[in-house]
Amino acid sequence: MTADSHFVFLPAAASAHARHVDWIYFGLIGVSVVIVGLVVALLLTFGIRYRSGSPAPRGKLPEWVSREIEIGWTVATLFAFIFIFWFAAASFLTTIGAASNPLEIHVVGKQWMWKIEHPNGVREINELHVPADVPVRLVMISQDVIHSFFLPALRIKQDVLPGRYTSESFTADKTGSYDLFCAEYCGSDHARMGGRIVVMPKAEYQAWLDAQPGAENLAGKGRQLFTQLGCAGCHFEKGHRRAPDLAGLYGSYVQLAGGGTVRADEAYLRDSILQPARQVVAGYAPIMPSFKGTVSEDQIFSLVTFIKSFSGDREETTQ
Ligand code: HEC
Ligand SMILES: [Cu+2]
Repeated sequence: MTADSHFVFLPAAASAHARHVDWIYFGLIGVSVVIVGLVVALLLTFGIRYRSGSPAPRGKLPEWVSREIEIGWTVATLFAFIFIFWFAAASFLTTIGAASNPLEIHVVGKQWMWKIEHPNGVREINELHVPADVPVRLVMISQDVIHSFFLPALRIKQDVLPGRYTSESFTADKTGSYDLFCAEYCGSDHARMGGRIVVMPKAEYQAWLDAQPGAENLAGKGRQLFTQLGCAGCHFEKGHRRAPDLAGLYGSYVQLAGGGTVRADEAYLRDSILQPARQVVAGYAPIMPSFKGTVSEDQIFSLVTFIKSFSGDREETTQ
C-alpha cells in the first residue's frame, strides 16, 4: 500500500506469479472456512441432539460407518493436501526457475539502503526500475547483516545474506509503482530500508536508462578492475601460463585439485576471488592472492559480470 491509497485487502498483483499466489491464499482460506464450518455445524448438531436427557439413540455405530467413512475421509483429505502442495510448489518453482535470458540486476543491501545496479552500469538507491513483460533476475548480496528483499506486488521475498549470493526472478506484467521493503529486522533504521519498484513499458525503461547520467557498462568496469588489480597479469599472461584461462569459464565444470568438480556459477566466481585457496583448480599452484577486503561487493559484481561476459578476447584486455 502506498501512502496515498486507502485500505486494500491485498496489495496490487503485478505478475502472473502474484495472481497465482493469491489463488493459493484464497484457496486455503476457502478450505479453512469449509472445515471450520463443518466442525462448528457438527459441534452444534451433536450438542443439541445428544444433550443430557434427550431420547436420541446412543448405541454402537454400524460397522461400515467406522471403516468406509473413516478410510474415505482420510484418503480424501490426503489428496486435497497433496493437491495444495503441488499447486503451491509449482508456483514457487516458477520464481526460482531461470528464464533463458533474463535481465540481470544486481542488488547490494546494507544498513540501511538498497543499492541497485543495472547491467549497463546505471545505479539507483532504494528504487528499482524494471521493464514490463521481461524476465528479470536479481542477484543479491549484503554488505553487512541479513536483509530481505520484499516486493509485495510480486509476492516475492528473499533473504539477502552477507557472503553469499541469493537470487530472485520475476516477470512483472503490470506497469506502475509498487512498494519495496526490507523484511528482515536489521537494526535501528530497518523500518526505513525500503523504497519502490517501478514497472515501466519496455521502451520507457530503455529511455529511462538512457537518461541516467554517465553510466559505465558493468562488464567494462570489471574489465578495468581486472587490469588495475593485477588479475590480468596472471590470467592473461602470454606463453607461460601460471593461471587458468577464464574464457568460457562461467557455467562450465571445473576440475579441482583435491578431486571432484564444481560448476562455475556466480558464487564460485565470487569465492575464487575472495578465497582462492578454498577450491584450487587442478593443475595449478595455489598462488592466487585473496582479494578479501580489497574489493567491495559492487566491484566483485563488476568482476563477476566481466568474467561471465568474457569469451576469450584476450588481446583487448591485456595491456
Ligand atoms: C598471482 C597470480 C594471480 C592473480 C593476481 C590472480 N589470479 Fe586468479 N587464479 C590464479 C591461479 C594460479 C588460479 C588457479 C588456482 C586456484 O584456483 O587458486 C586462479 C584461479 C582463478 C579463478 C578460477 C578459475 C577457474 O578456472 O576455475 C578465477 C575466477 C580467478 N582466478 C579470478 C581472478 C580475479 C578476478 C583476479 C583479480 C581480482 C585474479 N584471479 C587474480 C592466479 C592469479
Ligand atoms: Cu534490512
